[in-house]
Amino acid sequence: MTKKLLYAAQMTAFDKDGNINLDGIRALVRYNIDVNKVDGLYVCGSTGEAFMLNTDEKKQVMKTVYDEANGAIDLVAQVGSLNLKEAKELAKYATDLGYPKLSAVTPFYYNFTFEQIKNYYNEILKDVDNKLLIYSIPALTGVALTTDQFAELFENPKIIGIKYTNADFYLLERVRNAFPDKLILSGFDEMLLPALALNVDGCIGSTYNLNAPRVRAEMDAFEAGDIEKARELQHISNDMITDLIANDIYPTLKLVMKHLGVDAGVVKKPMSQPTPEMEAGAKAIYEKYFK
Ligand code: SI3
Repeated sequence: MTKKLLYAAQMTAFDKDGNINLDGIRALVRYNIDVNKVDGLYVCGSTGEAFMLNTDEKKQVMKTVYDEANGAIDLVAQVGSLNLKEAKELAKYATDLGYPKLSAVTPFYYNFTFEQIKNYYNEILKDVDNKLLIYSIPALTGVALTTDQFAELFENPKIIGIKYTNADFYLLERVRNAFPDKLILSGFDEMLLPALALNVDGCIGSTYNLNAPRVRAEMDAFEAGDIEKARELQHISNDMITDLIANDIYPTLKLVMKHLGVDAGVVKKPMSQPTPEMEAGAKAIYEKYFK
């Protein structure tokens, strides 16, 4: 039985003016390696607020995370962009830095056809010697790929798996069984246990920046056949996720990180800047789940 993989979706620290804060990014990486003991980091994804960064900022984030991790854990660079030229440039940049894996969100907004989506992935990978995870997140992109479409994308041998952020468990079961050798990582933290039951290889998530030790214990319990313990741990995590969402999850993740001793700065506008109420909510979350 192979150990399930735990990846944190790396946050990007910003100052109040929306500039990236490289020291904050380094501190987050250190915490994920030293305290959370994650297997890897997913860099420049949704949690990294990457769709609000320019190309140079994305490169700085990728380089800073790569340098700080210094080969200690796996790294996945999310390079997807509506600007295919940028996606290609980032794929080359991350590959040249040494990132062992890439990922790219399905292109969104323009209702691209499947043929166009397939060309996008093949184009991103054409000139780079690297592997890629499809980032499938239909709730935010509107792009819901079918099992047959995943099969067509997997015809490209560089496409090695899926970051599956989708509440469709019927599809997950179909995809898992159709592609037993592909890497499938579950992306909804609150649905990890049912995803484990369908034999995903592990998970990637935002809340693991705070909650990785509890999630590791849940995955270990699941692997050991102690489903009751796994369920109890998922229940605590889901109470925490419910509280995070109620308090506005992205800014609150950073506020709770501060209580854990890591200054991750604030989120980037137009995301909400912390209010006194939000700060009080974050303190309560820290005290309830992490003290
Ligand atoms: O950064 C990333 O791209 C992610 O890993 C995203 C991840 O799937 C998160 N999804 C979003 C939209 O942020 C989840 O970790 C999510 O925050 C969590 O399950 C709470 O809903």
